[in-house]
Amino acid sequence: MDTNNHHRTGRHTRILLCSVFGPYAQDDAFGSRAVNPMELYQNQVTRLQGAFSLRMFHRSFGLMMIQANIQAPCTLLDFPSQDRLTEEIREHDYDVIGISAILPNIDKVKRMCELIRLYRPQAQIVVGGHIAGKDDIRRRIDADHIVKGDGIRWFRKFLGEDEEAPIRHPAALSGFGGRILGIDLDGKPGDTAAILIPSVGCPMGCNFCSTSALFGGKGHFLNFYQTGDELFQVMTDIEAELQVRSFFVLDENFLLHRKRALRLLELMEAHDKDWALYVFSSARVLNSYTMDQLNGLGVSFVWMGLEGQASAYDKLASIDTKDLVAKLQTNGIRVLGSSIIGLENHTPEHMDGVIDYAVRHDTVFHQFMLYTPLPGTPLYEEHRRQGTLYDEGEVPLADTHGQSRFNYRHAHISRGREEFFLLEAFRRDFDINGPSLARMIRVMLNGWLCHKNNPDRRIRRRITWETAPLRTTYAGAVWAMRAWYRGRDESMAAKMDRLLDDLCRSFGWKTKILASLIGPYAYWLLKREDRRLASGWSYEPTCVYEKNAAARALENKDPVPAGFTAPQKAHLAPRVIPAS
Ligand code: B12
Ligand code: SF4
Repeated sequence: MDTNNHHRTGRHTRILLCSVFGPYAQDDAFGSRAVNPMELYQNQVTRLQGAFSLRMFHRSFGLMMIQANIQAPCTLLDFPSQDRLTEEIREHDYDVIGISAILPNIDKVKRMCELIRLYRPQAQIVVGGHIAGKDDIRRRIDADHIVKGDGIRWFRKFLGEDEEAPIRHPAALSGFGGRILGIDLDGKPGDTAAILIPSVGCPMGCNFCSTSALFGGKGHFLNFYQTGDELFQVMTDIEAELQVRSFFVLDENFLLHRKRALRLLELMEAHDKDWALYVFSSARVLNSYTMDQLNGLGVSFVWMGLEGQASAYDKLASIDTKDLVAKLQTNGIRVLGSSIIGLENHTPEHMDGVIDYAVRHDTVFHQFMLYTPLPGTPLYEEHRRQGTLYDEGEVPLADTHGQSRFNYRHAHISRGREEFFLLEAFRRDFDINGPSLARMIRVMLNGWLCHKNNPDRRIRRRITWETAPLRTTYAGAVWAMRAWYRGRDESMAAKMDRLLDDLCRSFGWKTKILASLIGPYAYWLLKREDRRLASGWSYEPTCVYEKNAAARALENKDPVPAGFTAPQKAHLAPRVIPAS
């Protein structure tokens, strides 16, 4: 961590925090790539699912956490264009400008530093986030400080504020601009989960994991909230402010902190909370909880590393991940499985088997990523020692995003073949298992059937509210998917038919009627979305502009530009970029 001296104006320092500029989902000279949109699902999970793909954006949570935890006037500019950034720094006086970035966006950071030096030359530039893991970063960009690790503590120290003060959690939704089958998902309050960030880093220290590496690697992590009591209080506050009942827990291995998780369970029981939790967890940790504990905690979505058959990771040792996934999904817990393409032992001859193994898990969602050594990780060091890393002339950093190219010479897979295997994995998962939306509906129905009579009133209530859309909109969506597959893929159409039958049998004639009313409209939207995507439409996040209390107090001198709103409860529709 950079420990440079405190800034001279302390808590009066005017700070701008900024994410890298867009547009993102198109090829450009600053490292944007059409295959690397600022989206989670479309980028790396439902990439080949076309109009069935879940489209959604996520705020830059690291910056939000920093802004919420400093007293100095602080403005946050998320997803600006280059012009919007230029306007902001030209027209507003800032003492410190912080940029958050990951490695593929290095050229954007370089450009942002140039713009800041040009328009706001007296401002100090601070760069943080995963890009800080790059060893020669100081040479590559013109910044005053590079911060590796937690930015909250760094800023507090820099500004002369109390480093030990409790961490304030921002009240924010986990995603915005949601869209599927061409239908906008941003609905009423409570429809989207809130974000909850209990910790950063992960002590498991898998060799390729840059999240773990950034916060100290094996054995290290940083808890923002140590105890279940603290976490419960944060969740109660967020629940009241955003009227949410679900939380996307952005903690790489939430359940690993067992004492904290079980205390949270006690408090949820004592206070009769029927919350749903969407968590990341390694398989072994997940397996160490009973199903009653998981249900009691409201765990209804799990992101789990499957990595690959016979991979040597501790977190998978002696676990049959197929059994585990089946058990979870029978209980209504949606699994996002994550598989790696290009592990050391992968050869072209057995890639078929590797993909098959992944696809047979039939998880609701499946992320496929290329095995990519990122600076700071043990895997990167190993390749560096062996001299197998490509130089940037061969593979630019902008392409080192895990969805296109290896940045090193693979022992068995020849250069350029990796993308074929990656796409084959996405394609096969989609062709065989069908749209993730249908899989999700099936698993939610499992949850309803399994737990509608659960003796625990809290669990019954959660299952009832979570599965409510199965009776209406989701039934309509299955109707539309069935119509889509008729004449294209009869076995998939039959699968949708069975799903719709099961929904109607479970929820009765009202659902049957609603499916046939909503379905045709959803089918029309689905076809329209398919045409739009085929003609080259893509989606970009809207720019968000937020000031903390101290910055708002300066507002009279420094007005908010017209057209930008505080985002917390605003409708954040995506920007649609039609093909030109
Ligand atoms: C949310 C997320 C996203 C969101 C991004 C949302 C956004 N607005 O940026 C989405 C889903 C769009 C996304 C996409 C991608 N992501 Co991503 N993503 C994450 C994830 C899961 C969480 C990040 C987060 O919010 N953490 C919680 C906050 C609190 O922690 P933090 O961001 O680390 O911030 C702390 C510090 O880093 C520091 N800090 C952060 N910013 C700053 C700034 C300053 C000035 C300072 C001083 C400090 C500081 O202080 C913060 C508080 O402690 C991480 C994995 C992880 N758990 O970190 C991967 C991760 C960041 N993503 C990664 C990658 C590779 C990608 C993609 C390229 C992958 C892909 N092919 O899809 C794309 C890139 C898209 C693009 N065009 O840029 C890698 C980055 C690797 C690297 N070394 O650069 C990570 C680490 C995952 C991984 N292990 O591979 N991602
Ligand atoms: S378990 Fe997951 S988050 Fe933890 S180090 Fe391994 S890959 Fe990273």
